[in-house]
Amino acid sequence: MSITAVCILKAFGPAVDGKEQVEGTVKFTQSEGAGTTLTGEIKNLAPGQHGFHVHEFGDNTNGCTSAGSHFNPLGKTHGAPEDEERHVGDLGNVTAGDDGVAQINISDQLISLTGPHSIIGRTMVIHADVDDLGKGGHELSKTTGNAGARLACGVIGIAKA
Ligand SMILES: [Cu+2]
Ligand SMILES: [Zn+2]
Repeated sequence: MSITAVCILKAFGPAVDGKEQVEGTVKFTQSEGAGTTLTGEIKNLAPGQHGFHVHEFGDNTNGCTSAGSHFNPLGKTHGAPEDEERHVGDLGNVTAGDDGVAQINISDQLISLTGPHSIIGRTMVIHADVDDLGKGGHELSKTTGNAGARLACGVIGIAKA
């Protein structure tokens, strides 16, 4: 038995200078007793690294802002996906090529689609800047990785298998 989920990321603000808005699709798959795999792509990004997280709330009332902070049910400090000390929602960075497209291919042991720490009904956010993974020495490093503005986001929903 595996469970699947999907997230359509969209920008909420107005387009700037007629530029194409950031958008993407991420699919999640989890097999029983195993980690979760994320696949998909996000386009219209600036080339380079962009912070990518699950935020606490599946609430877009005020755009991506209402998604709240990084999903952190264990009360940890912000970190890298491979760190012991990390938020459940910390997925590090995705990298956009010169074409502005970031291919998503992530396997994570902590992200789950079932149980008390399920990410279903929460929000994925793609950021303007690099997530420093808690190591940048900025005042925001230990909470957000100083990843900057929320370019696009979407609520994670149960997918048709
Ligand atoms: Cu974030
Ligand atoms: Zn975090």
